[in-house]
Amino acid sequence: MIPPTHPRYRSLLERERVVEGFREGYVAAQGLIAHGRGECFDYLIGEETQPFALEAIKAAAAALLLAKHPVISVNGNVAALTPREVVELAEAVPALVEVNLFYRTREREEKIAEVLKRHGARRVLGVGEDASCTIPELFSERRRVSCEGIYKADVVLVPLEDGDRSEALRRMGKTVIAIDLNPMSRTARAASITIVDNLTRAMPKLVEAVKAMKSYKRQDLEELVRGYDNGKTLAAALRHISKRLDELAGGLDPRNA
Ligand code: PTJ
Repeated sequence: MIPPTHPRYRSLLERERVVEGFREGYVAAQGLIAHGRGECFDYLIGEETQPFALEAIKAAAAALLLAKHPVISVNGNVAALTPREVVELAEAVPALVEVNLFYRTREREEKIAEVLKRHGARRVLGVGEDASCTIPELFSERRRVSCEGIYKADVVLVPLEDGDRSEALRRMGKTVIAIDLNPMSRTARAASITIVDNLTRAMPKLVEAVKAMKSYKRQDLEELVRGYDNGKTLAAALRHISKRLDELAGGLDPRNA
């Protein structure tokens, strides 16, 4: 039992949720390592949603609302951390939900679909034979996708993605929205819009943004997407980390006393 007064309460609870997903058999062992890497970058960012992430969230909401065929891709970590928000977002846009795994097994696919359904999802694509279309030039198990879902999508939200697939989806002409705490990752650089923030903070904010922007004129949404520059976001994230580290170092340096 983690006491709520613990300074790292939220982070420890999230860690427990990923471990529980692993014990239940739907989070990959590698997902535990990926989560630790995320925690480290979250520490560097300051464990708060920063302005560059808010800007990306707005652009992502606009792209999802403008899409003809938006799809939310779900893996083990996403199912463990934000299943309710995935369903809320899918309803709000509206968008389709698809299970897509790097370490693919039928058992994990089914368990993840079950978790999503328990949280209210009506339809989950990408399970078993449903994933019968192929993303060209991609060699991981992630290449197999639903013909009705990711294959056909014009906008794909891919939280915690791998770089290869982000690049392959971009080559297919799709708009790729990633959520990744590491602004240097290949996914972050390959995506059209990268939200450099923790999934657990970004997803609720993305749901809110979609709901708030539903009444916007199409032209205003298009303007938001056109005016967005992902390189600027990633540069702002790196500068933020660098400034933060500099300030922290300054506070410890006895020459500044
Ligand atoms: O469930 P599967 O089989 O599809 O596998 C999922 C993982 C996550 C294991 C797989 O996609 C993988 O190996 O991912 P990577 O290449 O380790 O990348 C994970 C990225 O997500 C890293 O850049 C982490 O910093 C980032 N990350 C981890 N946790 C979070 C996060 N970003 C946002 N929010 C998090 N909570």
